[in-house]
Amino acid sequence: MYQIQSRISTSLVSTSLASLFAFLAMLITSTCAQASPVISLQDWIFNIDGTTHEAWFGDPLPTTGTLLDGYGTLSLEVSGAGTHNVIGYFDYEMYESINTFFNESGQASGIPAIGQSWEIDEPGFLFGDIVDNVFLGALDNSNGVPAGFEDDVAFALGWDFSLLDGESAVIDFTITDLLPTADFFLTHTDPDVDESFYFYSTLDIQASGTPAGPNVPVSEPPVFYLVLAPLLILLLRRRLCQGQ
Ligand SMILES: [Ca+2]
Ligand SMILES: [Ca+2]
Ligand SMILES: [Ca+2]
Repeated sequence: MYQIQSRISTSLVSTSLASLFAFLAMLITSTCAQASPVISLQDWIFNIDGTTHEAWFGDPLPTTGTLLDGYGTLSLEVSGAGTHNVIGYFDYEMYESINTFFNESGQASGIPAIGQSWEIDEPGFLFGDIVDNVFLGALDNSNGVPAGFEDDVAFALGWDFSLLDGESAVIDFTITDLLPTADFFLTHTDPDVDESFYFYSTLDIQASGTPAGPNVPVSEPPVFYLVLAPLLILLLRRRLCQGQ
């Protein structure tokens, strides 16, 4: 009887501990989960080899992908041998309904890749030249709205690159609230709410017909199965025949 009661007690303790750990895990997860900064996209521009597309003029996005609540990745593909110039520009506001759109700053972090250009600036209503530079296809690699000089922030990232015959380039533009692991990225901050989000871009040049994504190695049958297995089968068959 004592053993049965002991087992029941142990089982109850285990169940209670499991429930307790599950509750604590849920509590920790719910405590750690933070909402993304509230952002709104005022305007975007893409300059692809001199052809511009802008939300302000009602143009459709020349990219694939979508932005959800302002966040996500937009991609475009460029092909054709020769030199290319691609720029993606975004004018976001942070918590505009709470503290306006001109209390914000930007920052560049890391080292740009070869051929990569960038710019953070006021979008041109007051003093910024970023929109002019986007249309020119030549970003100025400078920050016109650093911390301490808050205003209306817009930012852009660009690529200058060359393709050989048969090559194509896939360029991603990503807006995220997660600190990027990319070598170079831009940050947009609203200091009054002490929150930030990030913008980075990648360039992937592929040979014609190269499938996107990591190459999956094709497994080949080991030498054993190709050479040794038939020999073993022959030997086994001979042994069986001799035994008859
Ligand atoms: Ca703001
Ligand atoms: Ca500028
Ligand atoms: Ca802005």
